[in-house]
Amino acid sequence: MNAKAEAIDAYWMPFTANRDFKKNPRIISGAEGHYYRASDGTRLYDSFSGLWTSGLGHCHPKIVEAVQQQVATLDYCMGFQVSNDKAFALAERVIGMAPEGLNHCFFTNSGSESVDTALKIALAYHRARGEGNRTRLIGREKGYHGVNFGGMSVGGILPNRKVFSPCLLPGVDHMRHTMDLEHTAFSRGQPEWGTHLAEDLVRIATLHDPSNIAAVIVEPVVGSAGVIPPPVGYLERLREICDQHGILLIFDEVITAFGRIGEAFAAQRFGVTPDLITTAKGLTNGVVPMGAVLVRDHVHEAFMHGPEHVVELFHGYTYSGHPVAAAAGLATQQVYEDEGTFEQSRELEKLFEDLLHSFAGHDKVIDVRNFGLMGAIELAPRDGAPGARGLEVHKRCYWDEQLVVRNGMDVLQFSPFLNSKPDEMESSFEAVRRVIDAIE
Ligand code: PXG
Ligand code: PLP
Repeated sequence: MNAKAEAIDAYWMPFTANRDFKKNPRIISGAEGHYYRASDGTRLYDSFSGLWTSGLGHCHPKIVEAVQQQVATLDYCMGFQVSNDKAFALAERVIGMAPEGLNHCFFTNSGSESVDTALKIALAYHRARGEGNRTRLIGREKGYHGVNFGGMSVGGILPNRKVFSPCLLPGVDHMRHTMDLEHTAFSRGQPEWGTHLAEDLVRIATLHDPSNIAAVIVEPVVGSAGVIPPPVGYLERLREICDQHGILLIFDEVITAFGRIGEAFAAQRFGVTPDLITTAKGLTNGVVPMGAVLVRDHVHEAFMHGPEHVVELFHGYTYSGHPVAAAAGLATQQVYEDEGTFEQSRELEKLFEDLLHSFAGHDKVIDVRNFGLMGAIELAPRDGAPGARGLEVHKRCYWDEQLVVRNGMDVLQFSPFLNSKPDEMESSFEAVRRVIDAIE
């Protein structure tokens, strides 16, 4: 450990068991391609592509160069009333890849900000059309939509909400999630079971009267709560119900966008077009923080009325469209195109699925789930200590196998590089197996 004890203590880490971590810190100080370098010099394979962020690998030379050039050319520029060339170029580039009709792009700095932005656009849209009564928002159990107040309110992960429960947005309902091990365990890709759960939207809309519902937000494939692919026909049915009742459909694609499931957007993979798409992570390959909300024409158009000197949407961040982030985004999108990254991602799916499902039947494994290059192995929890086994696998992989594996409680999550080498992917799962075999 090289970092001084005071520094270790000063940094309050996000979503981390701080006291446990600080007994034996895992500190990374470099990276190249598919490997991290720890501060003690150890080389570690990254099985999580950053945090679902860095599908192209770390320190991609084309992105590094673009960022270096940009920071020396235009470091920052006011984003309100004036803007910069790179922000416009990136907006054009991103909508060029989006499903038809999503022709407008609002920049943020993270997934959480993208979600809160999308919710605000949805509320303001209905009000602009004279339907200000449409204020109710619908999320789903197990949904992760970031940590800001809007996203937390529509989110459905209990520990993230519990402490803040009295202060969440009013007027929010949650559909049931679609995972039920009795029916869905060890499904490869989309489960056949669970399509009927889309009818929860009808039930909730009917309870409150559909004319009061503003929007529904879902992750097309649930990520953070442990990779839950949508049941066959489920997203299609949500779209149908939303159309019937004038409800906006928001896809939270912070993880699924930009090649993670073999297309630019999950909307394209599933053939279901939402009204808004939230993104972040792969937009810039994680190199500079940035998010974007893509907005369908009819939603955007509703704002473009009234006197032209008046701001249409009272919303924005100091760093919306930041030139250095936008330059990273442009370079990232160029590399995706030049290297055929989304196709590479598709080609790796079969191997990834087979490797994951080779854990089916293991006595400590109760489920395996996958879609695209998103995968999860769910371990049986230890009696009275849920999460302990998952955390031990994470730590043993790190220290014994030089492998970074993400665990959410007892669910091991995998987000391989979109350009993974097959032999490295295979070795990483061999290492995981050795660890699962070795522990209690
Ligand atoms: N929506 C979705 C679908 C996400 O996956 C966010 C919003 C929030 O993005 P920011 O950039 O504000 O973190 C996310 C983020 C995990 C994990 O272990 C996933 C996320 C964050 C933290 C942990 O899977 N995704
Ligand atoms: N707090 C204060 C006092 C501010 O002045 C601002 C922005 O000007 C913010 C919060 C919001 O910061 P950001 O625009 O980076 O989200």
